[in-house]
Amino acid sequence: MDNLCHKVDDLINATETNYKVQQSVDHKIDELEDKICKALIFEKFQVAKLMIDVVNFDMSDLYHDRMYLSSKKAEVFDLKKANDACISQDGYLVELEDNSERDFVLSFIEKIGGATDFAIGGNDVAEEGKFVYYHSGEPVPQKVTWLPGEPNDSLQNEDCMGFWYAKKGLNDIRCDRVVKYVCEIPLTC
Ligand SMILES: [Ca+2]
Ligand SMILES: [Ca+2]
Ligand SMILES: [Ca+2]
Repeated sequence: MDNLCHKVDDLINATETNYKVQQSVDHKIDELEDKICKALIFEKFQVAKLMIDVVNFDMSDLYHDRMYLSSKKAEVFDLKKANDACISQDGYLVELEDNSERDFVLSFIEKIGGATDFAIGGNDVAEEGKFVYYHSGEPVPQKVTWLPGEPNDSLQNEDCMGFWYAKKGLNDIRCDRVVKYVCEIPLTC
């Protein structure tokens, strides 16, 4: 009986050891996958830098798995036309997920300047007060914060969204304002 108990104990110990080894192997694989993914994104970034239309866009550094482009010429904004131009660069008008992305894009456009406003994909064209992103149709997250007092739908005529350069933050603007616009280019692995 003792003998049998020992064997059962040994078996349990062996199973636990196997489980721990498996966990450690899984963890190493995850780490490796992560490293490969990061290297791949960096490669894609190098390729993208060569492919971008540099006549019409300024480009940002790499931010996680994406980069941003700002149109070079300030002109009358047109949501569809601007998003189409972003699509031609394998992207879409910026869709901010959180304030960390907001701050990155803000620091990017601060270096560029040359416009009062930098438009992104948010708009409340379909339903006043309900801001959604043009490309995905997803709502602008509540955790993305606007400038104090914005969006204010000034003169009941502000249905687009952009960075107010002088005030360093997000504001709702007229959809036909003269702006530069900003594209987001995903570089997923
Ligand atoms: Ca985004
Ligand atoms: Ca509005
Ligand atoms: Ca406003």
